[in-house]
Amino acid sequence: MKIERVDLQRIKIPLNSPFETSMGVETHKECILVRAYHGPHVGFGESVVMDVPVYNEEDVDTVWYMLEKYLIPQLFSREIEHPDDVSRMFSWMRRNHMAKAALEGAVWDLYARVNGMSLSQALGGTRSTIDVGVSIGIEPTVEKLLERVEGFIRDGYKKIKVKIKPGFDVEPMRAIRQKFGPDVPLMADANSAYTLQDIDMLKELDDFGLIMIEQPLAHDDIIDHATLQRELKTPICLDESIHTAEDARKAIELGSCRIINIKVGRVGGLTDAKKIHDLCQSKGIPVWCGGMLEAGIGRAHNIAIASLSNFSIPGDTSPSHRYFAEDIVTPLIDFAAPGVLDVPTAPGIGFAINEAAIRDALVEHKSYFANRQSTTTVIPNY
Ligand code: OSB
Ligand code: MG
Repeated sequence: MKIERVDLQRIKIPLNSPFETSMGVETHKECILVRAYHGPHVGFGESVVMDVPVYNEEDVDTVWYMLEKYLIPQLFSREIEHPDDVSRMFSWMRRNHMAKAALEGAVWDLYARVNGMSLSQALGGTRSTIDVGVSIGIEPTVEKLLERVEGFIRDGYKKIKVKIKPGFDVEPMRAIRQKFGPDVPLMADANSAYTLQDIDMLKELDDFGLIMIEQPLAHDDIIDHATLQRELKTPICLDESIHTAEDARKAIELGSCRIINIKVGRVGGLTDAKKIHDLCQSKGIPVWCGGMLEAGIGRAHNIAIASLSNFSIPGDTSPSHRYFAEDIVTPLIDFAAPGVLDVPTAPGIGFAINEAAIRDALVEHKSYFANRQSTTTVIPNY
């Protein structure tokens, strides 16, 4: 399969409500959409990068730059037998995983469409539905948080994840348990806001029977997490610390976590997400699909990967309306039953593209053609 053309579109859409974490506040989703063309077929990808480099080292501009300067010219330079080739081809470049994943995702969708398969089927997914949870940002008060939790429980979400930060941790978790009881599937995500000096506070969280605590310590740490895991009953789930299957292997060997959050963008694409899924499965470590407030294309990719068998914990892949008034796919991604999404069976990502919504949200676009390459960039021959 030869990729003949790639389009990049930068879009910006407002979030229904601001999303606050220990890293900052998001009011809009800004991202890059990728289209990869082969004959009459088009595959779609979405970069899940944030507009400022607080979660990882990339931002929307660096993703565009890496795609334009290196990744698109390299993709044009040879035939692709299978989407797994793309991950190998890009492996010479260090990091920049969200840039790689955006283009690789478009190739996976294209490959699935060319072969008349759903993306889930192409990836080896076995589930026809997936259970989903919700990730709730830091609210201005505990009362506001309780109101939101109540609404999401009523909507049937299968996991309630609450963002915490120093000064907003034990009290809100205790309040949720007091109001809604011990049976609500509850977890906390700290986005690296603590250190081992906070160990006494983190141990207090053990009282609340959380399914897990996500990334309590530094974004680049697996050593201190292992120390902390030995002291905690609550399973630690790693998010920011895991970029590769090798990272996952080392974290599991060290005992730094008992669960891993797989985000396709963070790990460089679907091929690598699947690799981490398979490794975790062989080690008895359950995984779930994290989110980056994706628009519909990225969300559809998440649904497809979450259909693999070891994605046994509900993910952060909530329906479109949890985030946006309007989404870039149609129909909107929505519950088939409370807390449950169907895995599409139509070719590729299984959703149609809402071109009018993309036009409304468009900031910048550019097309690149394999036979009109202007670049002289020299890329190692992988
Ligand atoms: O840590 O999981 C995270 C959003 C942006 C950056 C990091 C994270 C998140 C979320 C939102 O938790 C998950 C979602 O609903 O998409
Ligand atoms: Mg997280």
